[in-house]
Amino acid sequence: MFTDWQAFRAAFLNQLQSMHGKSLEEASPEDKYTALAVMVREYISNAWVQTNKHYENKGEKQVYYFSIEFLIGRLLGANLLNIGVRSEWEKWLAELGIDLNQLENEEPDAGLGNGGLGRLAACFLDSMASLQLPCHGCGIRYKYGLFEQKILDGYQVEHPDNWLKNGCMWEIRKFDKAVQVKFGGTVWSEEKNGKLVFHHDNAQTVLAVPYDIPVIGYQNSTVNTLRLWSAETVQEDFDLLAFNQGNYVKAVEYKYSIESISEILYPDDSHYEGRVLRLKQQYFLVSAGLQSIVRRFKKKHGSILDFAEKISIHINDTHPAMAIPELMRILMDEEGLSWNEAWQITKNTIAYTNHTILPEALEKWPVDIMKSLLPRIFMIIEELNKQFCSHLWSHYPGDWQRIASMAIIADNYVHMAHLAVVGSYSINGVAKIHTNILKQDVMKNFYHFYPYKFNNKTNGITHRRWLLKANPDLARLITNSISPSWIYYPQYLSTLLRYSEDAAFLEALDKIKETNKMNFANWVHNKYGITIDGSSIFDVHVKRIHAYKRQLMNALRILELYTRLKENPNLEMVPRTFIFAGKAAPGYFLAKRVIKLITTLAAVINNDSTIQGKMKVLFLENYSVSLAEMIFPAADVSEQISTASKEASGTGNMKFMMNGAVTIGTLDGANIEIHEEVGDDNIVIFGLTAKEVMNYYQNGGYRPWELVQSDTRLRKLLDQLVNGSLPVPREEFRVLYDSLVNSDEFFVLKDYAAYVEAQEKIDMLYRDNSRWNKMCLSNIAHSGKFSSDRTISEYAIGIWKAKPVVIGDILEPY
Ligand code: GPW
Repeated sequence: MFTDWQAFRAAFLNQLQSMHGKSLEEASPEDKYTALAVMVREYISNAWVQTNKHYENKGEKQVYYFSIEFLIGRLLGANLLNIGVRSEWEKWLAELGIDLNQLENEEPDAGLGNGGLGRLAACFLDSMASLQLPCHGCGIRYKYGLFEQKILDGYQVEHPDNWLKNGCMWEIRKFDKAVQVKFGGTVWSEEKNGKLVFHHDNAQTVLAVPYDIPVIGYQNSTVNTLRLWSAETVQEDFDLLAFNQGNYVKAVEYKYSIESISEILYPDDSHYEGRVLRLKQQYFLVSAGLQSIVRRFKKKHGSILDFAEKISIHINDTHPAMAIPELMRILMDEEGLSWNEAWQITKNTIAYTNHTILPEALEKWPVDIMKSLLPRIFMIIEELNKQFCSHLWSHYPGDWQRIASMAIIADNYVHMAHLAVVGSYSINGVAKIHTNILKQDVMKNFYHFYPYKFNNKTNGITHRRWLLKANPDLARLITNSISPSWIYYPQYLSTLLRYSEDAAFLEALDKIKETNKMNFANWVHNKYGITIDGSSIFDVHVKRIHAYKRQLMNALRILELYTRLKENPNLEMVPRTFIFAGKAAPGYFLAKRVIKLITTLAAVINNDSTIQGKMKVLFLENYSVSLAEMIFPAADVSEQISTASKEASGTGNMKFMMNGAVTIGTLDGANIEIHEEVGDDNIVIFGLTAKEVMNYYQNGGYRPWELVQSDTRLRKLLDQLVNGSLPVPREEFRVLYDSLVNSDEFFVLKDYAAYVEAQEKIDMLYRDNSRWNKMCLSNIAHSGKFSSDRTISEYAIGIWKAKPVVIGDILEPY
C-alpha cells in the first residue's frame, strides 16, 4: 500500500519513465493507462502466486469452469475496486491532473463473448474469487472478439474487433505450460498384455499456449486465474515444411490454418452453425484445458483414481461437452485406466449447465465430420452411445421411440446435450421456470431416467461491477444508509426497505437517477448530436437482437404511439426516450431488418418537430460491457418482453433492477423470480404465460392472419410497414410484415394489446413521482437475491462441493 500521495506519485512517474521513456507531460492517455495497469499487476502479483500455492498445499477441491465465451469487458476499474484502492488512487491521480475514468476508457473492451452466456461466465469469475473459492476459468484467447457494430444508413455493419492490437495488459503468456492437441489422422489399436493400446497416426498437431489473466477477489487477497488458450504451430512442424521441403509458402499457409483455430469468436448467440472450425475450437479448448488440469493434478496428488474427489469440471452449455470423451481418452489412453474406471471418474467430475430450450441452439454435429476430425473422440462417443442405449433397453425394453429420442448418436448426428446429460453428475437450468421446462418437457425422458441429476441454479450478476462500480452515487447512498455490509452480503440490500416511507431518502434516490440520466444525455449529445430530454422516461431495450426477444413488438408500439401523437398533438403522455442497443448475428437477416426498422423510426421521429419532443428513439451503436455500464444506471424502464418460455433466464433484467429501473416484462425466465421478490406493485407483467405459449405450439389454434383480419387497429399498424409511409423502399419491411402475418412464431401480435396496456400503466405510474421512487427502491432492495455471489454459493455447495480457501491479508504492492 502506498502510504501517501508522494509515494504513489513517485511510483507512477517511475513507471511512465521506465515503460515509455516519458515524463508526465509527454505521456499520452494510453501511456498512463498502461503504466497504471502495470502498477495493479505488481500490486497483486504476490497474492496471485500465494493463492496458487495455498490451493496446492491445502489440497481442497478445485473447480474449472469451461466456457467458449468470457465476456469480461474492461478490467482496470474493476480490479482497482476489488483491490480496494480505487477511490484513493482516483484522488491521487486527480492531483496529478489525470482523470481515472478517461484512463479506463483507454482499455480495449475484451469482447470474448456474444451476450448473456459469456457475461454470466465473467460475473461468475468475479464471485468465485470474491467468495475465496478455488475456481478457475478456462477459455479461448480469440484474436478477434465479437465484431464491432457500426450503423451506416440505418443498417448494421460489422467491423473486426482487433482488441489485441496494442497488447493486453492483464495476460501472462505461459509458454512452458503449452500442450499439444491432435486433429484428424487415423487411429488403430493393438492388444498389449491383455490391454488395448491406441495409436494415433498422421494427426495434425496444434500447440495450445495458455495466457493467464488474474481474477481478483473483492478485498480478500484471493487471485484466481482465467486461462485462455491460443493456437500456434509446433515449431518443428513449421520448420520441417518450410526448410526441409523448401516449401516456404506452403509452410506459411499451414501456420495460418493452425492459428485460425483461435482467430475469431463466432458471432452467433443462441444459434449454432455446424462449421468445422467451430468444432475445432471446441475440441481445442477442452483438450488443452483438460491436459493441463490432469498434468497439474498428477504433480500434486497420488492416485489418478482420486481425480473426481479433487476436481470438478463445469461445462457452460454444450460447447465444451467434448470434455466428456476427452477426459475418457486421457484417462484410458494416457493414464492406462480401464473403460469402467475412466467412466466412473468422468461422470463424477463433469457438471453441465443448460442455457436454452430453443431448438435452433441445441448443438448437433454430423457424424462424418466428427469422425474424420476427431477419430478417437468419435470412437469413444460411439462406445458411450452403445452402452447407454443398451442400458436404456434394459430399463425400457421394447420402447424404441424413447430410446431413439435419448440416444447420443441419432440420424447421423451427435447430439451434444444428450452427451452432456449422460456424461455428467449434475445438470442445471438457469432459472426456476427454465429448469422446470427442462424437467417436464425438453428433457423429460432424461429427467425420468436420472431425476437425481437435475437441479436449478438461478443466474446472478456481480453487484460489484453492476452497482458498486457502474453506479457509484447510488452505491454511496446505500452504504451511507445501511453500512457497507451489503457489498459482502448483497442480501442485506433488503434493509433498504426501511426507507420506503422516508421522503428524504426517496428524494435522494430520485436525484441520483436524474443525475445519471443527465450524464447519459450529455454523452449521447456529444456522440450523436441528439438532444434527449432528461426528464422523459428512459425506456431501455438492450440485448442481442433476436426474434424471441421481440424488439419488433417494442418498435411496433413506438410506431403506433407516434401515429397517435401525430393525430392528436395534445395526447396525454409523459415524454419518453426509447433506447435500444444490441448486435444481430451477421447472417441473421430478420434481426438486421429489425435494426433498420428501429433506426428508420428514429430518423422520422427525432426529426419531427410537430410532436414537441415528446418522443425520441435511439439506437446506440456497438452494445458492449462498457456501454452497458453507462446505460443501466440511467434507465427508468427495463424491457424484458421475450415470448414466455423462450428466455432461459436473462441477466440484463437483474442489472436494471439493481440500478432501480422498473421492469415491464413477460412471465419468462428470471422475470418470474423478480416478480416474486418485488410483488405485483413493483413490476408490470403482461402477456401469455409459458404454459399458454407451449400449448399453442403443441396443439395449434393461433392464426395470426385471423387476428389481423379482426383487429382494425393491428391491421392499420401493420399496413404502415408496407404502404410506403416510412421513408424506405416500399418492400423494405415486407419480410417483417410477412413473418408476423403468416406465422408470428413468437406471438408478437397475440401479446401486442396486452403490451400496449402495460406500457400505458407504466406511463400512469411514472406520473406519481413518489410512488415511482418507491418502486425503484423496492427493486433495489430486492435485488440481493440476484447477486452472482448467491448463485455461486449454490453451485459451490450444491454441485461442486467446493470450500473457500482463505489466503490471508497479503495484498502488497512490491
Ligand atoms: F444457446 N444464452 C446466450 F444456450 O447468451 F447456448 N447465448 C447462448 O448461446 C445460449 C444462451 C445458448 C443465454 C440465454 O439466452 C439467457 O436467457 C441466459 O440468461 C444466459 O444465457 C445465461 O444463462
